[in-house]
Amino acid sequence: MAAANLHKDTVVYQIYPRSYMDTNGDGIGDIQGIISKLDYLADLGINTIWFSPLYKSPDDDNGYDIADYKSIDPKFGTMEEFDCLLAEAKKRGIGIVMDLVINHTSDEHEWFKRALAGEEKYRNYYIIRKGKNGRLPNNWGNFFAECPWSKFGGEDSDEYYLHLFSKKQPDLNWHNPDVLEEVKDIMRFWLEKGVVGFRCDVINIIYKDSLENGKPSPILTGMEHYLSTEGCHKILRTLHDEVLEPYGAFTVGETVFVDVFKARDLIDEKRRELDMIFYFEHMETDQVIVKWFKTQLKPQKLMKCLTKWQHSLDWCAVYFENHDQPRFISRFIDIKGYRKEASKMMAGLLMTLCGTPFMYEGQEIGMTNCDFKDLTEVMDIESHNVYKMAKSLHIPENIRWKMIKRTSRDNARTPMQWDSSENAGFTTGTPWLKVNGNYKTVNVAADMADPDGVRAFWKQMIAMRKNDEILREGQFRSCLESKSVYAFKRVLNGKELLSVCNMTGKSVPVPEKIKGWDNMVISSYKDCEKDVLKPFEFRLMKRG
Ligand code: ISL
Ligand code: CA
Repeated sequence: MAAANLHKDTVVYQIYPRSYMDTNGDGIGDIQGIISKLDYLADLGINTIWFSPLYKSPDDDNGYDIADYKSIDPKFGTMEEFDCLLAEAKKRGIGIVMDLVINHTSDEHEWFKRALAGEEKYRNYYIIRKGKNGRLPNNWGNFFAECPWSKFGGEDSDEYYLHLFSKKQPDLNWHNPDVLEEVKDIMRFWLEKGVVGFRCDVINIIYKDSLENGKPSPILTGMEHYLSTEGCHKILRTLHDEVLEPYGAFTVGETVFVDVFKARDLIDEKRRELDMIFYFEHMETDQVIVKWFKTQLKPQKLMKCLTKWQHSLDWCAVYFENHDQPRFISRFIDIKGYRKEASKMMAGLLMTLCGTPFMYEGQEIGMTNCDFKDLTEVMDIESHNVYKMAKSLHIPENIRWKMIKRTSRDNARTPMQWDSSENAGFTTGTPWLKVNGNYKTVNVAADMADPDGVRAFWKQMIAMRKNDEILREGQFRSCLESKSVYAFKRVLNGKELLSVCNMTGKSVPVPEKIKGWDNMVISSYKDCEKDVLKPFEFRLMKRG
């Protein structure tokens, strides 16, 4: 459990290191690049940075396939540079959160190589089974739309290993106590350096209860055998009590397919497991069954979902963007012409909901989905796999591409747009992933020079959130979820604030229900009007 309220008082900024800032011209963001932007981040007001994996990795899944947990990948820099980054961040009052990916390793991890070489100890680190009468060990599905079983040790082998993600991400065997010991050791390695916490990748699926066949499901066959199992809860308690608590470090778990009940079990303070979780339901309010089939985002559905989670959990992580999600403002249908307004509204919403706000690089300047032309511009393994699968299902090419373009994780992974020079000032070389075509107008330098800029409003909202105890600690009370307007209260010791978001590109009259709130704390428009909410306007109100 985190020391005092460390995790509750902070605003977190996620960095996807390969896309942040490149300093040596190889087209890949690096640690020196991040160091060069620490003043920028301190000025924005954030006080924690979460890094997507910096560890040695063959990059089948951009670092989420880890080959050495106690190393820094040379493409990012050295361990000395990382130590310097930690120290420089600390000087600016910024703590570091590392990504802990322990459902699987890379197949290029020493453990997997030794397992392949026949060492019994390491075979038992993974989930290896014989096929059944010439068939796969079970009927499970895979997160990346591939087969979750691959031959262990060459085509002639009769054994398979389990991988819920790519073939190069073999799942660890959490029934083996040695795996737990290894992970404790890895966590202590980073805690000793002074990191303040971990973001725990797909943490609620690590412990597989059984490998029996699953109930056939269009989403993910087999998940009932590994979602939030008792074994997983027990591991989380051990890591909490034995490793995290002594350091006062906090955790945020990425928890897939959780409902509010499962979520409560994972963050109930008495159970001593995780400090907060990322749930997904609000990110799915524009999807049909699977994320690849997107419909129009209906603001009211989003509002109702947010309210449900705000009412159901005492504390949670709040986010609208990360490296797996298309840019949020691009999901609004009437975004055209209102990019800046929508981004400011999201700043207001994120900083006034109850919970720890997590923002993602580029969100502070209103970066949008990318203008990818075709699949050759997309790098993400998940996108390529899904495209292939859609082809095998005879989904026509134009629809297939539309799905990928709109939903691909690469939409969030394009290089950070710093200025209007070539490659948006991200690199002097060839960027590893295309720079969004809108960089000439959407970039940090232009935004900061714009009197109407987006970042200044984010900065203002971050400061407000950090300095106002009602926004930090107040209880959430829903007030209005109309087709266009979301309004909710934050309440602390009899004091109240009202947060109001117009989630459409149309002006709407101020709803009757909130007319009693006549004292404006802040609006995202300089020329706001008393009785009208302008397109995507955000307001914070007091009474009297
Ligand atoms: O992408 C998703 C939601 O739209 C989910 O399927 C889920 O976030 C994801 O697949 C799990 O993500 C995490 O683990 C993966 C890695 O590829 C992601 O980048 C990471 O965030 C495997 O480690
Ligand atoms: Ca570089």
